[in-house]
Amino acid sequence: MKIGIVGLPQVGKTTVFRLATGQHEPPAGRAPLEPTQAIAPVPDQRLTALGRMHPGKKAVPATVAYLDSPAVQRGAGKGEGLGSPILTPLRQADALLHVVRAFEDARIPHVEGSLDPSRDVGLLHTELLLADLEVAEKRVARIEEALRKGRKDQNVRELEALRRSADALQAGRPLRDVDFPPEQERLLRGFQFLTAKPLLLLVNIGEEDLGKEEAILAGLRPFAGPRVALLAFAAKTEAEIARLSPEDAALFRREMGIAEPGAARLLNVSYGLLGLVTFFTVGDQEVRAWTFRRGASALEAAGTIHTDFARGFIKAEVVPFTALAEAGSLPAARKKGVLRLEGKDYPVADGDVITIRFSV
Ligand SMILES: Nc1nc2c(ncn2[C@@H]2O[C@H](COP(=O)(O)OP(=O)(O)OP(=O)(O)O)[C@@H](O)[C@H]2O)c(=O)[nH]1
Ligand SMILES: [Mg+2]
Repeated sequence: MKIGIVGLPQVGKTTVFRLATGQHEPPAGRAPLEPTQAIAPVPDQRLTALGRMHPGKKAVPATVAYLDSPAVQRGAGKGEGLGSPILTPLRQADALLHVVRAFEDARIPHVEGSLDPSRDVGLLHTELLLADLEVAEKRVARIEEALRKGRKDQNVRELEALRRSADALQAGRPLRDVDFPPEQERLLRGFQFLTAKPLLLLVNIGEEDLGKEEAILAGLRPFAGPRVALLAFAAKTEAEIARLSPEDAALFRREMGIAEPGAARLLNVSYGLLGLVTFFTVGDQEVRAWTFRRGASALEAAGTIHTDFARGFIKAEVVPFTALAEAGSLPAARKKGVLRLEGKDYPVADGDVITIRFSV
């Protein structure tokens, strides 16, 4: 999973990136307009417990990649200024994380001259809509040109899907809100439209506003939806706390009423937004966590682990993590009869510990 961080200048994008990835130094030799990417392990207490259950095996966490981009400015969507070099790398992301400034700080001037989260969300929406519109219109023009030279059915269908996209974008609708039939959706996937991606609006609040998250988010509720999540976050404070020892960090969080570390909250919301779950495997050398689409089948899970597992798939041996933890070990769980044999269509559930039986 890859999450692309976007936002206006000086809103806390890099602060969030560092908090999420633990990476504090920009890589040497990076060009100023290139995004920084870092991979972060997904902390999971269940994996830690599985590791303890299997001393001698390495615990390998699932990972998430974060992309920190330079600031988006007005006009970026039309390719003005530094528009395209900033927006194009974000097209590879599975989701966008828009950092919205809500903290007051007279020393850090706001690019729009005042603090107004709703305006900023709208502003960024517009730039992303325009960037997608440009991609759609360019392609429409090219297909129309091709059609003038000779008709191809594939082109006609693509043109239809793109015209629908362009109409929606022109009307100010992000593509994630448009219900495309599966065939059109497939045709459009390759364009990696920015407004088709799930969006996490991360409102960066000041420390003094901890406890007032609900009131601050209220103004942004109209933007939320099935594929747009809202989260308030004191990024700078979270980053400062994350540098403390675990004991001190826990103490500070309690004092400030922060129930869960910021980086973990960010991950939970991202998993929910993207419909992801975690399953586990216990191999010869390692116990491992895997990120997976909710509702995907045991056969697809097997393919994620190893193509041979999918090709020679016989059965999946499944035990929910909680049942395994209760039994204490896989052999004990097997003895207790809490291990189930499932076929290739079994929908993998969050927390499943899976052993694939396969033939070579
Ligand atoms: N007071 C306050 N300052 C913050 C907060 N979050 C970030 N900052 C400060 O705002 C400045 C910009 O933060 P960055 O994380 O670099 O912001 P950015 O969006 O990456 O900035 P650009 O990449 O230059 O567009 C830094 O001085 C941060 O310390 C906050 O919650 N409160
Ligand atoms: Mg930055």
